[in-house]
Amino acid sequence: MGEQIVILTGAGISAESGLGTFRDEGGLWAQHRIEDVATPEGFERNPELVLGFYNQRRAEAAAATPNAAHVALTALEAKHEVLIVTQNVDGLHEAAGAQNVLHMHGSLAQAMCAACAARWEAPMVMQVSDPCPHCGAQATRPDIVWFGEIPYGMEKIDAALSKATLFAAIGTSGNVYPAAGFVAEARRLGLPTVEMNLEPSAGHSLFDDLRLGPASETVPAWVNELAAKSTS
Ligand code: BJW
Repeated sequence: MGEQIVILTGAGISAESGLGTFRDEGGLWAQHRIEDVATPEGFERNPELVLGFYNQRRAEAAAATPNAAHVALTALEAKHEVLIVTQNVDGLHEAAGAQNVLHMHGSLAQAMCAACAARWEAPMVMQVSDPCPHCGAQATRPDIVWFGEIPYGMEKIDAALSKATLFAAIGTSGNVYPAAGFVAEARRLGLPTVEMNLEPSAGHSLFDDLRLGPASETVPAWVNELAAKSTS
């Protein structure tokens, strides 16, 4: 095996697959109030609005296909030990064939019961009246990590970072914690760090290497460089 790589991805990697980012001009947070659609309190106030927001995004994600950046990351798994930690709730890394993906902010493909915490495959259209298949409560929600909730897989991410030899962040603005703090942790551990983004992220100065441009170009180029290094 070559490098042990932890790769953090954000909405920017799926932008060229036609899925909207959050904080770019005209992004999702320009169209929806965060506190209405991405907090447990917003869901309690108006579950119909929140389910509608995620039903629409589930339909968009189902119609999207992986782009060259997702495909290039999958190819890395042949030669390196890779953990893709994605903040994205779409399934485009898996659709590109990636095997080792951790959805730290949950997934549109999963539903969850707010009463008993059971999880199951989400239907394309979730409705407030849907009963939980396990306890029967009409409290079903998307299995998404909202503000104030604890992201998934933190222990696994910490363990992967502690044995990694390289950290990369792709298409994330570096505004949302704990993901935004991974680069500082990687530096503390002495790892080389690389950012690929259309524009520098909030934490860009913490990266050793900043590669600007669309992910569909920067990511395949970076993957090719790694492949050339590991064969030389
Ligand atoms: C391209 C491109 C192209 C475009 N090619 N690039 C005060 C200080 C610090 C922290 C806090 C604080 N107050 C509260 C907090 C904590 C809070 C937080 O971080 N708030 C900040 C806003 C300050 N965080 C939380 O509440 C989290 N939980 C938590 O902290 O629990 C405590 C705990 C943690 C750990 C252990 C124990 C306890 C939960 C965060 C949940 C985030 N949820 C969301 C919505 C749900 C998912 C969904 O609906 O999809 O997740 S918010 C939203 O932001 C979404 C994203 O995953 C997340 C990150 O966004 P991302 O991916 O970076 O997208 P954008 O739009 O911001 O950036 C796109 C980037 O792409 C840009 O840089 C572009 O340039 C680039 N780009 N096109 C390459 N073609």
